[in-house]
Amino acid sequence: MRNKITHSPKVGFVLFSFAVLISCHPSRNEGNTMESIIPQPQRVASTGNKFLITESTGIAIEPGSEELRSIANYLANKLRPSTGYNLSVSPRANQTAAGTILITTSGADALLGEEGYELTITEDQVKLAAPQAAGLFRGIQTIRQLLPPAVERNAQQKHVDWHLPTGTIRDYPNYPWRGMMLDVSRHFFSVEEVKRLLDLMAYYKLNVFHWSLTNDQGWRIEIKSWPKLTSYGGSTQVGGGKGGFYTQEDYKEVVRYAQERYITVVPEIDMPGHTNAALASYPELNCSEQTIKLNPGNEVKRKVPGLYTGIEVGFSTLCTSKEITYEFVDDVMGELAAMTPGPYIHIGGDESHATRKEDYIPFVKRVQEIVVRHGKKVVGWDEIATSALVPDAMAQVWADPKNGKLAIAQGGKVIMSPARKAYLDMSYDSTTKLGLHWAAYIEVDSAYAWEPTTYAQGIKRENIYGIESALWSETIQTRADIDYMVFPRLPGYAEIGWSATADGKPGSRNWEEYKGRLASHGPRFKAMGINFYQSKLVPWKE
Ligand code: TNX
Repeated sequence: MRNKITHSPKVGFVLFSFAVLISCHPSRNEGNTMESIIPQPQRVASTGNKFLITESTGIAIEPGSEELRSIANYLANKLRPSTGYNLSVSPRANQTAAGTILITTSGADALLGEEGYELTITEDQVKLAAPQAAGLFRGIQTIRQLLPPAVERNAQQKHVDWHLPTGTIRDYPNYPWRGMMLDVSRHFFSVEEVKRLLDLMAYYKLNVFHWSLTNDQGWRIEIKSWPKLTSYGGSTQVGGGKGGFYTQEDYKEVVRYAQERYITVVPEIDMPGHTNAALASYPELNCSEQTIKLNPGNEVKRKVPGLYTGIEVGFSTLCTSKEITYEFVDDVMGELAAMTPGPYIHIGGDESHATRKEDYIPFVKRVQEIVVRHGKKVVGWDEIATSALVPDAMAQVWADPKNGKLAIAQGGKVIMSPARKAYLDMSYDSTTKLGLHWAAYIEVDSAYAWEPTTYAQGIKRENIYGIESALWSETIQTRADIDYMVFPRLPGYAEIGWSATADGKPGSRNWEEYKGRLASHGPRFKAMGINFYQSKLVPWKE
């Protein structure tokens, strides 16, 4: 995959002098090679020299683009706290000046696609080129990873040489959908906590934030036409804590923040099951008296359920035979679509054990039509494929690949999120204090060493739109908890989504090679203040 270009004697001399120079004063410059990027780029050729960032390094962009300016500012802002440099961003017609980091779309290879980029680093200049702005943003994440880990610290670092290794990288993603899901219903997380997660996703080039906004335990998104959903339905969470919700302004702020990072927000309203919070808020959404089965031997008969703070699943259902249910869905989808610039809305559809199959199938069909009428495409958990799918609907395979195949047979694509491999709420092993383990224990190697294209028979490369990992939050309460379950597994999922396997064939993802790269990200996690799980399987670097 990579050809290491050997350098000329002259270059060798420069390198030698440089080494002498930096050995004269204490410096920390560990970790910055082209060999430890995650996700692994498609092509890397290093040339063994260095480009040094100093306070006089300029960031140059082609004139006339606000979008390029904000991408360049993002880089300058990332570098400012740790380097202490206030790098200037200037539109410059002369794009060859020495000592600059040039960020440009002009002349970039269109074949790199929407998110691809090319990075060329010489001793004199850094050139980041991409046909689209999103590619430039992805390329900036590569630049960050090429700098010493200390660049991620929040306070100024003295005695660090801020150099980049020279060479070229040509890079683009394998799948168009590289997602992560966060469940904010079982435990609520603030806008600030969500933004931090978006920052960490961006660092690993993920591009979809699947926001699971409603469930039995809480309704977390303000719907102005049905205000009790949040005022009452959002007022608690697992364990009985105070819950919370996002106002529509909060939601828009997260969407904006995600957009700045070229991440699409995909909101989920889970239906017809997982709806206890809505059913408790609006009695009219219930059928008449229901038996509410929390677990065997614990059954209650009541007309309107109370708020629920346990962690059982599969006991609630919207009343699919009432017209008011569809008015409700229409209002919710209308308000949600109006503040969601991304093309997708996720309709859930999982584990509707309290809905009869003959009710589930027409319900899912009708809900899809409502979503389409509001101008959005449908995503749902794999069970929705037991219904007729609208064109472009995608099924997210979490439990049953047979449902994925039903979606494919209807002309749809799938997103691979098999619980046994991609569930971030699964404990690492039996000693992990957080998490569940109904699907599997998922150690870091197991999370990485699987291949979406061979995971299930009959689901092939051309059927797969992408991959997504999911953090359900029954046991997750704090930012530190999120960190611990997400890291260090997330970079592995990011790589499965972005990087083709070494020989371009499925099944050859190499844990032994990967764990060395992951180890070198340990100091980066620390610099970012991430409370990560220090798996013994990884030879962490100090
Ligand atoms: C299954 S995955 C669920 C979630 C739970 C999760 C816990 C899926 C579509 N449904 O409601 O939170 O297991 O691991």
